[in-house]
Amino acid sequence: MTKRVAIIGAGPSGLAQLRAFQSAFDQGAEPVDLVCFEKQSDWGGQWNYTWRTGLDANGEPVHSSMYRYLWSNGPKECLEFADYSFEEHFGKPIASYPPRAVLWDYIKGRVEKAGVRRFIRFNCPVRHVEYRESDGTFLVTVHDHDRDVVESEVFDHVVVASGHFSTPNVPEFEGFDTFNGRILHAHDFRDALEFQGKSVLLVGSSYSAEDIGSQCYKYGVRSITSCYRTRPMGFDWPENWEEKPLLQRVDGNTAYFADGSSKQVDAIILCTGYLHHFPFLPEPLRLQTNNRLWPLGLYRGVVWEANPKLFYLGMQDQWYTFNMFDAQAWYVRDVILGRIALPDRDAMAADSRAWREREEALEDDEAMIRFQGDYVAGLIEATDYPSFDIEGVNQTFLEWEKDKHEGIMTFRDKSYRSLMTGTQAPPHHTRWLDAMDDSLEAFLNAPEAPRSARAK
Ligand code: FAD
Ligand code: NA7
Repeated sequence: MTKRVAIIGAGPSGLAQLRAFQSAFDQGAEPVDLVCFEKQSDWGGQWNYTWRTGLDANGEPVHSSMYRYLWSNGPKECLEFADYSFEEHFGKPIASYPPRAVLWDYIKGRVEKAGVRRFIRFNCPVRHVEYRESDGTFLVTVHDHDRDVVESEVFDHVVVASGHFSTPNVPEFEGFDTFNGRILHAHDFRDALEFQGKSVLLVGSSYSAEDIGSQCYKYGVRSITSCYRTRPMGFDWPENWEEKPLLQRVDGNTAYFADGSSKQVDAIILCTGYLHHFPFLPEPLRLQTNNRLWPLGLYRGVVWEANPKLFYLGMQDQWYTFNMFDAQAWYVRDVILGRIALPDRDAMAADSRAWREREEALEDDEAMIRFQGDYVAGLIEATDYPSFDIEGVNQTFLEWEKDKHEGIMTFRDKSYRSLMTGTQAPPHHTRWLDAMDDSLEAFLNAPEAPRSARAK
């Protein structure tokens, strides 16, 4: 009997799973019946931008947290697919920090080439997954919005690739209910121009705070105040951006901070992270974790130890992204195809505990990057995913960190060497701070010279 595999989500992780299987089929692997259920009307996960907030056209929670003018927050050289380079996709070397539309195009290029769209059912949120001890299968219940029917199908394996940066973590602070301005979570932030000329307060001190603040600066905010719970971001901010310890309360439009200081603000953006949220999974199958490098319960970061017919992709906090999802997907594929034998549950749990202990001892960003690099390298060794220079990627991440600390508003003007092709990326034609148009066309094509220059 042909095995049936359900993949939940057609973002970078789910697409990596489809591409992994297709690569095995091309080499003569036994057929597997693949069905990828995707809630949105198109693929690409977070990279599929929508102007909507709240609910989508089908009444489902909007998935993407991305916004206009979002540019990659790390070098593209660190996320490049080992089997499909940027140069292959664009036909020429491109700069290191592409805007969202360019990365979305790159993600799509590989799976279009692989011809895997036919496996995806769009507008199909998974409502429920049930494991049936009687015959060792999963019953997956899906709402097909195109036909407006809810129906169930049987699968031998389920791969959860539904992402974990979509359900906002929304703390409340005293006085929010009478604040005279807009309060939103980063998930609902769409366009920095909305905050032009305003004083904005950001709560949180991680990627979203850093990037949304930078967007607001770039598009003309009056002032930015960011506040931290644990530690400040500590970059050399522009003169109209100050960092403070955590917000305590607001009164009218005045925000009060833990150091006793206060500030008048027009809007508050909660950059307070996301919840791992799996409303379609019953307790025995549900991963429960905060955003961290080693969630427990997942052997090799992907196999659900309590039921190793179930897998999760991309559930870690991420330095590595696309090529890590690939490494995970190739590993999961080989477990499903019987090419990799799993140890017993105790041995899997012991292995995970050792990784968790190592994770807990990590002291700085460099150690975290190397930890995730080692993890990815271990997965790649176990499969035929093309190996690549992980130490080179680690080094590029370290250069990126250094570049950010040298200039938080200029690091995106730097360029790096591809670890896949060896090509040095060209500098972008326009400084990031001056590049207001985030379209693919504007990024790929040098701006036309002004008329006076061309006339000669
Ligand atoms: P997602 O991209 O979240 O895709 C999950 C998919 O599952 C979605 O298509 C969703 O619709 C679908 N889905 C969810 N629930 C269901 C359901 N019940 N049924 C069916 N389908 C479902 N990474 C980088 O490498 N560089 C960056 O610059 C970068 N910037 C980011 C900026 C923001 C604001 C955010 C939020 C993330 C950013 N990331 C970045 C990380 C990003 O999450 C990953 O690059 C990548 O998108 C994760 O892929 P994924 O497939 O695991 O999850
Ligand atoms: P992260 O990286 O999970 O960071 C969440 C931030 O929110 C972090 O600074 C937290 O502070 C802070 N936080 C969480 N809860 C609170 C409360 N209750 N009060 C104050 N501060 C809080 O999420 P991001 O959205 O920044 O990034 C997620 C992804 O999106 C990332 O991969 C990017 O590429 C884009 P802490 O340090 O824990 O004290």
